[in-house]
Amino acid sequence: MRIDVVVVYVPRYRVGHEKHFVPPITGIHLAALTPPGHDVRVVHQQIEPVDLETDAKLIALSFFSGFATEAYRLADEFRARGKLVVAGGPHASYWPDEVLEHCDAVAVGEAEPFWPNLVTDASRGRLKKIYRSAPPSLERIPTPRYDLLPSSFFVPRVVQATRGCPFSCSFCTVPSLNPGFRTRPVADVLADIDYDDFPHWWQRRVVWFWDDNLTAKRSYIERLLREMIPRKRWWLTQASMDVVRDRELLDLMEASGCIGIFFGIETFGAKSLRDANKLQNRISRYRECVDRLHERGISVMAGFVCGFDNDDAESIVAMADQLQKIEVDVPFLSVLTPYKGTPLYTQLEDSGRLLRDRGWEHYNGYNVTFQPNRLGSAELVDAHRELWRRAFAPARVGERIVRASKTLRRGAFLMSACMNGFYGFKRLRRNEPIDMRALAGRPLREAPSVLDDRTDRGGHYGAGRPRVASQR
Ligand code: B12
Ligand code: SF4
Repeated sequence: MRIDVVVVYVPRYRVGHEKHFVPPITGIHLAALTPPGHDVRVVHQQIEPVDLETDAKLIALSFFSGFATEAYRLADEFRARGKLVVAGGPHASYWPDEVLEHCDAVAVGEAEPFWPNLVTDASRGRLKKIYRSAPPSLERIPTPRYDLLPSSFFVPRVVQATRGCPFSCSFCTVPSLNPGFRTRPVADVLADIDYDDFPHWWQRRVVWFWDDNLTAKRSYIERLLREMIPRKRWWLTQASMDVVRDRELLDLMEASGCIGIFFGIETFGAKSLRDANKLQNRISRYRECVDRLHERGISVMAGFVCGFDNDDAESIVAMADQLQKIEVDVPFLSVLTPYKGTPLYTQLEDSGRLLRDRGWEHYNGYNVTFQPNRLGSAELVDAHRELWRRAFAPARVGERIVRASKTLRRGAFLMSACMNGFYGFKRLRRNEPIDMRALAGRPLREAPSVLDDRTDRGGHYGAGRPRVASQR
């Protein structure tokens, strides 16, 4: 049977991405899990058009909440053409009933235990409506099908070594989506790291861990990193800030080729940090944490969130200076978004603060879907955009690149310069995050005042239908 795994995507910037940096791992992971005897293709809508006239029998859609509207449009189109459609991923796991209005089957949670059966059921025309399982052990997970990735991804070797995170931040679905903290056997992870069939030297060198919190379990990460030392890779991951307290681990990270750590710093407000339940962060120690990594030449990527109850426009815009002052190398700036499965979602729903007229496209991390406390929803979008413009203003980008050239090791400098260049270039050509308010329920491709023609270059960014309030 032919299967198309479609990783759904809708541009989040006015003119899309100029370069495609790192791929999702989900599509190539599902492809690797597919039992032999089936012909599987992976389509990244971020890069290539989705072929509605495909000869595949089974279409497997994977998507985040922000892309759900587009996923449903694709599902409807495929089903109208007689295809079997199954959907999974973080959105489908929390909204299975809604998914079943558009798809033949829905996958709830992690798919390793049931994906082979699901494929067999589909090939025999006996697809069940719901597939779900308890969080599985991560033993015997095969190497992702890197060979199926389009060549345009800059850093193609994405790896997952662990799932889950011991913390429970109020806005994060990880504790309920991937419960516990589970690790893959080190030998399996090394097999992914040893995969080398990439055309460019940096692609063979860089390993990007798409883990929730790779360093959470010291005995595991130490074993993995010791094995990585002779392999001379450059690696990056997400970790919690408490990692800097362990100097031995930092030494091991340096020795094994760590070039970048992503921290969820989130905010400079003490009350906001409490609201986020981010107990592992200490505002007074932000600078020190960054310094500890810089001493080892490792770059610090950091996420910041706008829209906590204590935030106002001034405090949001002020983050552009604050993050520069603590010497973050690459900032990632989001709007607080209540995803189902989080304490934040429950709290805003219970207090009637969810904006019911906002379609899923507003849940893309750059738009507002709830009534903020100290400013209007429109003001929150505006404040985020002002922060984005200031943080990626040429002078600040330039300052970060020059500083990185003096403090970071070679791989870290190159990666940090590329990422700053990526966002700095967007800022220069005003390729800002799309303000979904301007779409006012219209399909994406009918909004030329919001989206420049180039967004639709590939003709593959489908129209979104506004979700009706009753769906929630
Ligand atoms: C790596 C990652 C990223 C990476 C890569 C993104 C990407 N496109 O893959 C980066 C850093 C770019 C990123 C960005 C964002 N992310 Co992110 N990310 C993750 C993270 C940490 C791991 C995801 C992953 O790769 N897991 C490994 C793979 C193998 O697992 P998986 O995708 O979950 O798939 C498994 C199952 O879900 C299932 N499955 C998935 N799809 C399908 C399809 C079918 C048909 C079937 C049967 C099964 C199935 O089977 C798989 C195997 O078990 C998750 C947290 C998490 N634990 O899920 C957040 C997470 C997915 N991200 C999230 C968000 C919100 C974002 C952003 C919007 C953040 C922002 N403010 O900008 C952006 C969106 C960017 C974009 N272009 O899509 C949310 C999504 C919540 C939601 N309900 O949508 C999560 C869950 C974290 C959170 N805050 O709760 N992210
Ligand atoms: S530390 Fe990161 S992954 Fe863990 S719960 Fe908090 S936001 Fe989620």
